[in-house]
Amino acid sequence: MDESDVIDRVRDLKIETPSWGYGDSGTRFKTFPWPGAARDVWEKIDDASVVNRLTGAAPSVALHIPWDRVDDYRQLRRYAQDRGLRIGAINPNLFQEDCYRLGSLCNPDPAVREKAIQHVIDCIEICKKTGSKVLSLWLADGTNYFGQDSLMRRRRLLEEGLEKIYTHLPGDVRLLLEYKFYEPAFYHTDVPDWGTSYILCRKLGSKAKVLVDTGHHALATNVEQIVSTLLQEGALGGFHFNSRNYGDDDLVVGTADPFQLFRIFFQITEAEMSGDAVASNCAREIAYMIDQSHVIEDKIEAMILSVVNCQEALAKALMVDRDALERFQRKGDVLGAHEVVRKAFLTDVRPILEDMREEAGLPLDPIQAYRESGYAGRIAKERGRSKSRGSGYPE
Ligand code: RM4
Ligand code: MN
Ligand code: MN
Repeated sequence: MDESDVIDRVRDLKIETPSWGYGDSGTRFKTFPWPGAARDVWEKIDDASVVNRLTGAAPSVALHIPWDRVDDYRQLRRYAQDRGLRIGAINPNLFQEDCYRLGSLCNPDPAVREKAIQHVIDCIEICKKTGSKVLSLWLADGTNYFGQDSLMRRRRLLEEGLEKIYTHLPGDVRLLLEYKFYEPAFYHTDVPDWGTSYILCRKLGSKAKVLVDTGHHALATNVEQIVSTLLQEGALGGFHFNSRNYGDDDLVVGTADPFQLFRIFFQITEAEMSGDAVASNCAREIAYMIDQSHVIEDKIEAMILSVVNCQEALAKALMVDRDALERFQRKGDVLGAHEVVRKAFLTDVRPILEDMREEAGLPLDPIQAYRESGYAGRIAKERGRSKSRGSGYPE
């Protein structure tokens, strides 16, 4: 692909950043307060707009409810719009209240299940008010011990709960169902893998799609193969990008294993360019989202780096000489084929991305621009003095 085509495609890549990545978060050992970290959803949106302004590639923000609860969601939508942003995926939080000790949709207590379903329905209302087109569901449901609960019964409850939720979805809102093989439950989780999520989504209908969080697999899982399979089935709804060395580390995407991120984008671009209508349409509808918790690093800089790393991985994937690759593959030239993708991965795409940014009137190096902007110092001072606006801004 020549440079101008690469630029056109990378310019189209829009990555959603998560509100929770702008606030303080910690491990189970300690939360270190970051000077100037966003304290409420208004500040999170302010910070997200900085990321979007410097990268031109992060125009929407995902919310977690109730973490980002406000009194007036239409006002929140306007607040975001005034800063050049949209409200992205709404993530119902079904794991933080005491009643969810044994799960949410799969809880043995019908009253808790009802409450969980109602919370998701309330979140669908928030989608309508904020203009969000994605309801993103991750369940912390699972058990810690063999025998603790019936896997069969929980599976039935899960299907019933999801069906009730699905009937409330407006025609233009998609339900993305995330899977995770462990944590916080340590024996089983009710949606452990892409296969389970896919089966559930198929039963629900075409508005339900699988969400792949890159940190939610056992080590050594071939994530890009999952991506390719789901694309071919028209079942991939979106990503939660992050990077990991061990568990669900939620580090800056593309830092621990940039080669994996490249391999994922390679599968996406292959689907896009393929003659397979299902796969290419599915690829074009992917919701690219970041799901990270920044514990010890500057949260805004971490988000800018995340966006840049995704852009670089996509640009490298586009550098693959597809014709040469196919020739080597058909000949059975194992290392000849591998060399084609290796060469693309090793290409320094930064000058191309600089050209793209220059054309768009963006800073050539968004991280340096952020560092020089003085924004970090300013919010550290201002937010240190002022009070959080909570849910009721601007009253
Ligand atoms: C989970 C999962 C969800 C995220 C929560 C906070 O591990 O990745 O997507 O919303 O964490
Ligand atoms: Mn996630
Ligand atoms: Mn996670």
